[in-house]
Amino acid sequence: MNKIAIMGAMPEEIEPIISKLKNLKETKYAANTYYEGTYHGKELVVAYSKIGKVFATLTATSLIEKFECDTLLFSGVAGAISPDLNIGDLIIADGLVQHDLDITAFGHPYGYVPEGEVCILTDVALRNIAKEVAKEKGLKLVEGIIATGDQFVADPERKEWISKTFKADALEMEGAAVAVVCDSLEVPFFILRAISDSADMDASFNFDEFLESSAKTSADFILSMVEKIQ
Ligand code: 4EH
Repeated sequence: MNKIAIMGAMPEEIEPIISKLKNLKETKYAANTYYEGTYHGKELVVAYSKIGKVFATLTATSLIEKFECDTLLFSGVAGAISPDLNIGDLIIADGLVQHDLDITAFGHPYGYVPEGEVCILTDVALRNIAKEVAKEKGLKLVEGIIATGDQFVADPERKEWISKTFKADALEMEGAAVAVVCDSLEVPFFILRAISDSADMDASFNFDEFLESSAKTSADFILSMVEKIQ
């Protein structure tokens, strides 16, 4: 069949995608709205989860198990850690970690629970498609580790801790949850984020100013990738 899931966390992150779908059909499921439609002849199912790891887990699982998607692409915004990343720049995750997962009291590393992994890698073929798109469009595309946790980081100390503990380049609140779901269900997945802020003292101010434009940058890139999948 081949149905592609496109997921965001906030309405702003998926609206630029929904507005380009043909044959749009809305379905309510598990207290959320799922948008099924076609783009360049490909079947898509699009949804925003709401913020954080728990809602992201529910939505990713629903996209796969209820809507039968066999590839999942996440589009959204992130806070920058790497000094290479400026507002509006794109980053793809090679791997995702949960920066707020802590059973270090039992001697385990940060981000690890038994039978899990600290870092979950994304699909290499999808990453390569992203690199092709970036090359064709002459866009800068950074690759790195994205750290996820249930907190909006607006604190240089917390940011520095996440940077040194996980070698992370950007942070957000959903990616690693999507990674756990897709890895467990063996669905190839991809996480793209455009920078909205730098997770510092100006973060909430910058976020409000750049959410919409950065979300659109990410969404437009994802749609270019959809044209190239298979
Ligand atoms: O879905 C959440 C949004 C912020 S919370 C995670 N998203 C945006 C990525 C992100 C992020 N995450 C953690 C961008 N910058 C981040 C940062 N720390 N500095 C939110 C935002 N607006 C209203 C309500 N909640």
